Amino acid sequence: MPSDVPGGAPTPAHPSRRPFDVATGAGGETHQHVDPRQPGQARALTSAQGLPVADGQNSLRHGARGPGLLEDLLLREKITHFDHERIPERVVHARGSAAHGSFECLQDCSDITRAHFLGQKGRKTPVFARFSTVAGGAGSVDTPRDVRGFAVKFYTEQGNFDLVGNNVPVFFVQDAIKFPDLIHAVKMEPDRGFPQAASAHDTFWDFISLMPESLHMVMWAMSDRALPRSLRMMDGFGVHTFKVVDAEGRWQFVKFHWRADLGVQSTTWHEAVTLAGADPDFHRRDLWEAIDRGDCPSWTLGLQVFDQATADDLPFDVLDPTKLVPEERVPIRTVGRMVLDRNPDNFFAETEQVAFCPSHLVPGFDFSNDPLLQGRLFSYLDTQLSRLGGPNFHQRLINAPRCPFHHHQRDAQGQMQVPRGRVAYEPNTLDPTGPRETPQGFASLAATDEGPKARLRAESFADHHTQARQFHRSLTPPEQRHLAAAIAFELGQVRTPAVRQRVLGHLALIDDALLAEVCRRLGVEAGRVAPATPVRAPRDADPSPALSQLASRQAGPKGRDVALLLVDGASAAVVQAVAETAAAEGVKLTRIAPTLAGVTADDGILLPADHALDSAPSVLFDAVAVLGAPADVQALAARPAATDWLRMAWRHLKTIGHDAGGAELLQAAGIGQDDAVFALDDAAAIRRFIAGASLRRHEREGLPGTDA
Ligand code: HDD
Repeated sequence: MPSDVPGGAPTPAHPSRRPFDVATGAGGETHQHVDPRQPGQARALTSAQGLPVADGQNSLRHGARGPGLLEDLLLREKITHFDHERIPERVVHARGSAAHGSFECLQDCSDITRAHFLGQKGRKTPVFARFSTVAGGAGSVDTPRDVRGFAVKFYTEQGNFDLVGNNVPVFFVQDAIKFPDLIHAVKMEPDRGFPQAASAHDTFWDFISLMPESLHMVMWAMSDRALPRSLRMMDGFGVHTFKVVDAEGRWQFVKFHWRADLGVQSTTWHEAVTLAGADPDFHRRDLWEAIDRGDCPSWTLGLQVFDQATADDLPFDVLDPTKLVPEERVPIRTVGRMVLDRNPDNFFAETEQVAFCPSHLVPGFDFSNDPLLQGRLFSYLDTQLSRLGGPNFHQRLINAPRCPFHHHQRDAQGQMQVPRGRVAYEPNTLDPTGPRETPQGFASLAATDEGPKARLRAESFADHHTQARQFHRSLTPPEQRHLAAAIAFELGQVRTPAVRQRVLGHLALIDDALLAEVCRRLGVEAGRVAPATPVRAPRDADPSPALSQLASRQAGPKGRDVALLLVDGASAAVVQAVAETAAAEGVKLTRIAPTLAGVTADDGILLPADHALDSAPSVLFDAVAVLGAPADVQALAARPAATDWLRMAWRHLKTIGHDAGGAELLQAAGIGQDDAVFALDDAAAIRRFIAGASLRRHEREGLPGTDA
């Protein structure tokens, strides 16, 4: 018998061992499972020490019904390893999903940076990107209201470059020393252990009400940006101001922007809440399945580059991470594209063990004095020591540079390499070919910073309300409505009236209309709200249309999911036409039927189903249609699952299609008509239906059956 076990063939099963018969209870001295593989197909099962295993189903015991034996080396090794399988989850951003891919430089950037990976058009660099929620634990749901982490590791030829950003361009606090307070306030309250993955509670808003610098980011966190439809459909930002440095050592400021090529799209609040129950892994599954079917998501990387004179001219401090530089003031220069095209082979080894550190920089970039960034440079390296068990985390495959690396660091927990030779220091003469400094290496920019040694906050950081006001005024009316509804929901969860009042006092400084709308929803008299006292009186800044995702970041239907609820008698021709239009537009089509058996089309042919109705609620899709013979649809309309399917699609502002039969279900569900409900009776209507998959019909808001 062929075998890959060193030293010979596997031990044959003991002749006295008969498979255990579950029905009769006969046999079963060892309860062996039948292995369907042919001999020679499989590799031998071994212990961690390489010991071939003859019986992996039964522990060693004294007699079939006797006690287990301490001698059982296989049981002890396996259980011990299992007992230690988990590592501490990330203290923030614990819930994440990741993928491999590559970054292609689209424009030679050597005029601004000597970074090798940006130095030549067409140059490709492997990347690993991880997206995350911030507040929830590793097992929490994918769709809470939360900021999303957007971390990318570039494996460049000059070492690893980690761009550890978020899907929001600003941050809550200005100084890293406040980060643990922020996180303690937003995570579950320490005595009761709830709420999980939610900012709608007293401790978060208590902190916010006392930290006006957080208000700009609060506006973003309460906006639609915090409810992404898909990880593939959100932008990313490096947040801080960094520096780019060219080959001559000249530097400028830089801000990083990732633009989702599929556009930015959000769910409604009710949709996000429903998704949390329908599919807690909605984002993770969506990313995985899209890459699996070759529908690879991509982002364009852009840089805002500006010099010191421009920075001096801005009415805020570019070192303050609660501020953004409007694109209208400093345009974004496109420099490359990232495509994610390979799912991880192993979630733990890659997604869980990947270690991002903002301090992982390459020549051509440098840090600014942003006090939040300065603290992060310490924090990430430090956290990996407890999370990954020691300073050799850079040797894990997912973290290791793909370029050669040579240094004199030795030993420590988790050492995976066998460094050779007697020399582990430099300078030395004993190892002339050993690692040496190189003039092309990283060198921090020379800087002359002067000032007293003190715990200070710069005066130029003092305006906390102007950009919050600017953000609100840059949104379209539906986005403003959603923002007000979100704040009202969150404050409605706050049990301490004084906290609510303090937050309302800050809203009074941001926008009267926003305050009025939040108060209306809460049932509070806006006129009785005492405005907060600002550190510095806010200004009116020009609206920046680029900040509105509806105004600036909508895209076509590519990458969206459309579902057909098929009932017997559905028109085969319409199903075919929808499928062809969807394929042409890069839209995924899912066929749903009352049961998995599928349905019979009007031409008598069986239409197979991907899902049964009960396991595929409409919340999982971007647009839905119902097709079938009127009598058969009427019969289905008796099932709440069917009418709910449409009611939810209507409530979630989705484009809806139907044929004559489908119209029966619309009627049974009490669905109205608007210009996002289409009778799919010609090619033009089908095209409009598919195109509608990427658009939310906000005009529908306020109609019966929707959220106002
Ligand atoms: Fe952080 C993780 C993004 C401020 C301390 N952070 C973490 C991750 C992202 C961010 C995307 C997850 C990385 C991954 O997928 O493994 N963090 C940000 C952004 C910030 C920010 C955009 C502000 C601009 N973070 C920040 C501060 C501190 C930290 C000010 C501490 C002083 N962050 C951490 C951390 C984490 C982390 C505790 C947890 C797990 C990890 O680092 O590796 O060190």
